[in-house]
Order: sequence, then structure tokens, then C-alpha cells
Amino acid sequence: SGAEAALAALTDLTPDRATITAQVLAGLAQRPRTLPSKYFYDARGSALFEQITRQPEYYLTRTELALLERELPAIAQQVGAQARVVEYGSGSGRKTRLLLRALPEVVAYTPIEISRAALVASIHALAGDFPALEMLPVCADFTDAVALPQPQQPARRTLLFFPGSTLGNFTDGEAVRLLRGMHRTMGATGLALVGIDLVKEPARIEAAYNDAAGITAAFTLNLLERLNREIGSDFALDRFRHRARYDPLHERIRTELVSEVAQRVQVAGQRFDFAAGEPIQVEYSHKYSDARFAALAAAAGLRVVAHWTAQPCSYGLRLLQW
Ligand code: AVJ
Repeated sequence: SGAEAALAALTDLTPDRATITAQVLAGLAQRPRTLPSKYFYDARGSALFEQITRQPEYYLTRTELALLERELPAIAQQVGAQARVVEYGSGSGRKTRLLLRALPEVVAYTPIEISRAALVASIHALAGDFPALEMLPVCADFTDAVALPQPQQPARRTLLFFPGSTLGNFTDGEAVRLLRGMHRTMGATGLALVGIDLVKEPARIEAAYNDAAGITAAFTLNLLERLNREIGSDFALDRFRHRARYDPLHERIRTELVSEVAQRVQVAGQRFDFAAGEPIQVEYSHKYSDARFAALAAAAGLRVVAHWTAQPCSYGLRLLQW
């Protein structure tokens, strides 16, 4: 079947235990201490994220899906036929399905996803809908330089799809580095379609990261559970709590795990002492203005060639070119 062929072609560069351990130890040695948000996405983390996208407060996903549905004919016109689609952080593949349906004669699809469980599930789902499509999946951290598998048929251009405001999880310096990498991946004739959450009423943003059902809190705490299981740490899950606050100066949500008591944690044989109330910085979710986003793109040698914006929960799709 299509799914079997795709899974046989899977490039597996899943971060291993040594890589995760080294990055976690480096983050915990910093002040303030940090943990990488990319490690939220184990099988349970990806499932919790899907649940977040269905919470009433989390406006991002439903706004972006509606915007995509509305603007895909215009996007398809810009991209043209016989594109190779590369997606960063493909997750469940829900948005991919809309895109692949709208683009004419897609040559191949390469999802790059850090969660192997999410990647395999999305391949099964997409293979059913697009039986003739060549899928070349890559399980990897897309911030690493990854050599992408080449399609059998030549493509007219590469479309790099980076939805979900995942760019917002990176600081400006990291975002520029990532956009430069995308620029290299898509080449001179390529395009990038990037989804970004836009600045808006802070209360609305804060609510999205503090849903009443507590799914986001469970998602954040799952990071500690994952590390306990995979790298041999002993974080006490009932002694850290999720905190997400909007920082208007940097126009971003800052998500932290706050140590509720003074405590010692062992991580891969090293000891870390936490004071009562001490936070671990785990995630940023930047909210962009048009000017700020255009400046990031420009710093990476890219320019915004088309933009589409949804209201009232303002959210944008931007098409970038060399
Ligand atoms: C993965 C970027 C879409 O930052 O909004 C959701 C991750 N974190 N709730 C975001 C997330 C907490 C999310 N993205």
C-alpha cells in the first residue's frame, strides 16, 4: 500500500537519548533554567496537542484551517503545478490534507516531524486519501540540517509549508536561522507558506494557553514525565505547575514550569536544586505584527510576496520567496 511504501522510505533521524540528555542538561544549567519545547512531542504530547487544538480558547488552529480553506485557490494559483511539498512539524497532517487537495499535480510530499508516533499516524491517514502521491517522510528535529530525500519525478519548485505558528516557538535569532535554512531547502525557485499568529488582545492570547479544561497544563507537564521515562530524571510531577503569561514587551507567551517547593531533582546522574517558586522556561509563542514578521523574513533574505489575514482572532498566512 501507499502507507507501507512511505514507511519503508522513512528517514529516521529521531533525536536519540544521548542528544536529548545533552540538550536537557545544557538547558538546566542556564539561568533562568530552560527546557526545549520540541521535546513536548512524544506520542502522548502530540495527542495532547491535538486536544488543545479543539479547546474553545485555543483559536489558532481553527482560525488557520478556515483561512486555508478560504485562500487555498489563491495559494494554489501562486504555487502552480508539479510542486514538491516539504512540511516542517507536520503533526496530524490535517492542514496538509487541505493543501494537497488544492495543489495541482503534487510531485512528492516530505513531512518533517520530530514525533515518530504522529508522523506514522499521519502517513497512514494521508496514504488513504492520496494513494498515488509519493511520500518521503523524515522523522527529525527540523532545526537540524537535514538532507532531504529526492522525489522520483522532477519537481517544478519546492513549496515549504510551515503552518501552526510554530515559527513563534523560536526567538527572533533562532527564527532567522530557521528561515535561512528554509531558504536553502526551497532554493531559488521555491516558495514558503508560513502561518503566524498575530498580535491581539492579551487576555485572548493568555486564555488560549490556559484552557479551562487544563489540557495545556497537562501538555506542559508531560514534558517532565517524558524526560523521567526517557532520560532517567526524577521530576516530581505534583511539585511543578504550568504557568503561561503574556509578555507585552516581547509580544509573546512565556510558558514555564514553576517549582512549587524547594527541591532537588536528579537528571542523568546530575543534581539540580530548585528554589520554591523558581521557574523553568519551557516555551515561547510569539505573536507577530506585519512589520516584525517582514523584518525576520528580510533578515533571512526572503520577502513576503503575498499575505492573507483572518479576523477577528487575527492570524496570518504569508507566502515568502527569495
Ligand atoms: C505548536 C506552535 C502551534 O505555540 O501555540 C499550544 C504549541 N503550546 N499550546 C503554540 C502550544 C501550548 C503551539 N504550536
